[in-house]
Amino acid sequence: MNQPSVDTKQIQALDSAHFLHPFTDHQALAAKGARVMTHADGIYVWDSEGRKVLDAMSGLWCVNVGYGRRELADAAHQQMLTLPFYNSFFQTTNVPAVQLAAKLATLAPTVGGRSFQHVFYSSSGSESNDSNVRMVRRYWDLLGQPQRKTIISRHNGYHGSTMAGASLSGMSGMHAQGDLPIPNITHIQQPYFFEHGLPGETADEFGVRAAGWLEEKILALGADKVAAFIGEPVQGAGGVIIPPSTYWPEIQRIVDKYGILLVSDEVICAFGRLGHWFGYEKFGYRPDLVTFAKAVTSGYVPLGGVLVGDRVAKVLVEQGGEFNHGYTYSGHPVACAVALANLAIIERENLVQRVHDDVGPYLARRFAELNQHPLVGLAETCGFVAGLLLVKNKATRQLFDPALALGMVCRGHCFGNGLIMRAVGDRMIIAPPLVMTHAQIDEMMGLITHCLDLTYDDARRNGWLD
Ligand code: PXG
Repeated sequence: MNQPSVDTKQIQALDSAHFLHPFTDHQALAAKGARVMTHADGIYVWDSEGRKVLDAMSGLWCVNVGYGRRELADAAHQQMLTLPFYNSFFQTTNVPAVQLAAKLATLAPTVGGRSFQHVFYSSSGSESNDSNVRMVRRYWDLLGQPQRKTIISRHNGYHGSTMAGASLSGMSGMHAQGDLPIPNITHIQQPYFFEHGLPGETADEFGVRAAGWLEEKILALGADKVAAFIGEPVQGAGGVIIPPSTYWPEIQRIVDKYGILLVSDEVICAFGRLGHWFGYEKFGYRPDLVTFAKAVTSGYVPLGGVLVGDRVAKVLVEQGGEFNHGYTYSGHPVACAVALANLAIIERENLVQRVHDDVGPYLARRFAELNQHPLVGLAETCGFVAGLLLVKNKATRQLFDPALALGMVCRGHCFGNGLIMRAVGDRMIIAPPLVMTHAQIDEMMGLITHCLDLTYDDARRNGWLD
């Protein structure tokens, strides 16, 4: 791959003059100048200064098959020449959208006798969750229970940035801007054992107790008011919060008890990320709706959607009449063609099984070694996501003062040393491309260790350690 020639300063100036970035302090960015990414191949991206970076975040949790896949470019090219766009509104359809919906129906495992035969398309995770809110409320209206409006979500969950997506998200910083959440969305505490576990409590005991917060909330609201519960199998943007194995089965028991719909937001966890096609398989629960986006196309083009399980589809299709909701790009032929090619790569290269049997366990072993590092409170993985917590004192599990922003210090060292790793507070997280080899995992672990060492030196020099 040739390095495109870019005038970094000029692009940075245009960037700060015209491009409002997501979740960004624009003045601070303008003072510094954005890093200009120019090209990518495999698990690496390059910036306009020619620096090579190992992308341990798969772009933003999406490039599961890695960069530089000609097949995906060819699929887009071919589809653009054949039928670049047509809408799906007025009793029309297109071949890739139909084929992809049928393919997803075969990939999503049937659970508890319920299958996912239907797909509602969007272009992103946020839009998909807006569609979920619309569908869930429509479902209960059609069943003659319009008072069932409330959707329960979790603090520190992430479900997007539209009005409904940001409302479902449990991020106080987002709610503080824009008068959110919208009505009839409420949150319970997240299943984060490290933070909320009690002295002497096992992780499994905690999992059951944390799920119990859902039942408490349902009873406080009145069960007849509750429409659905939504959660990520593993919370991604919240810092890779991996629930104890007892959590989801108990959530399932509770939603079943009260007849509440269960929405699994798998925007990050689907398509092999956890060593299964979908995260609900890994944790053994039976969602009614499954949100997907990101890795359905490995991020090469935008596509999202909702897998609609039989319970909801039956009501919407057989009793619903017209559903007054949809997007210009619902079932976009180019996006769906790229998704089909992407899923074909995942299948042909056996990437889901590979994460389950081979590279996932290898990453787990190597990542667990970080538990020996003086700065690491807890390092854990689930399939091909991993997170570690930086702590001030390993023995007492004392945390750093958040004002020190040590996670950002660590992230700075990663950026400066050819590694992309995200910081969520003092949790450092990765979600590498599923195509990584053992040697590349070793290379990544070497970089992570080096950056942790540099961060430790900073903390020691500044007197931030005990
Ligand atoms: N649900 C989940 C579980 C997500 O992770 C969305 C919905 C929204 O998807 P869109 O396509 O509308 O962005 C996401 C997105 C981060 C980060 O900092 C994570 C996401 C997006 C942006 C940043 O980790 N996840």
